[in-house]
Amino acid sequence: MATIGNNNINAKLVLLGDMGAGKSSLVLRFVKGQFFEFQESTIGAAFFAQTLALNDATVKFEIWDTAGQERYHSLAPMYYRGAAAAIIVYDITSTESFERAKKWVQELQKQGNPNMVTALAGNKADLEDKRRVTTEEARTYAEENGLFFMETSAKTAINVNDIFYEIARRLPCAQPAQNPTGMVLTDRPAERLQISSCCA
Ligand SMILES: Nc1nc2c(ncn2[C@@H]2O[C@H](COP(=O)(O)OP(=O)(O)OP(=O)(O)O)[C@@H](O)[C@H]2O)c(=O)[nH]1
Ligand SMILES: [Mg+2]
Repeated sequence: MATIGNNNINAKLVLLGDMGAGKSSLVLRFVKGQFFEFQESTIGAAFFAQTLALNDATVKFEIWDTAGQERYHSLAPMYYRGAAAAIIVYDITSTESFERAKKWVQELQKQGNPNMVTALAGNKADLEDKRRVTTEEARTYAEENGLFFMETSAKTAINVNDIFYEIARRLPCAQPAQNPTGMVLTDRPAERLQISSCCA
């Protein structure tokens, strides 16, 4: 749930998706600006935090990066329960991972918080020549299911900050400002993102 105090929003965010889709890589790119060609498969789940600083408010994401291997599936509710936001990740080169993403969407629709801000991320967008899931197919699916959709690449960093920014913008307490003057990612001041102040 997104909680607020002194114009600070704490938002629990969970990443779900098939093994190898790139969940950990997206988080590492967002939190540390790093990418590894041989990223180890997650065991159980991993926790990260990243704060987006606003002019008069901050969004602190408490990020749970879950393990995609099927044997960890039963742990997932611990991480998505009470979450303000979810990113469901698939790999654009794998139709199987897209089908798995749809299963996560169904599970969240049944079990999750109905106000959860949910994003669908088609990751590995740099691998265009190996693409198996068209942008159009995923966009249509996202629209039909009330998700917002972006294709991302943890490798090239395309749309990675953007997807977290868009989530922050859509959190119930982060309304668009009349005259947004910018938001700075704390670690990377060069990357200015615009976001409003919180409703507190
Ligand atoms: N080319 C490319 N490779 C990527 C991208 N994102 C992740 N990878 C690679 O894909 C593999 C799997 O990435 P992970 O981030 O471990 O995937 P995951 O979803 O966390 O997997 P689990 O922890 O097993 O659930 C790694 O070898 C990454 O280097 C991307 O955007 N482009
Ligand atoms: Mg992982």
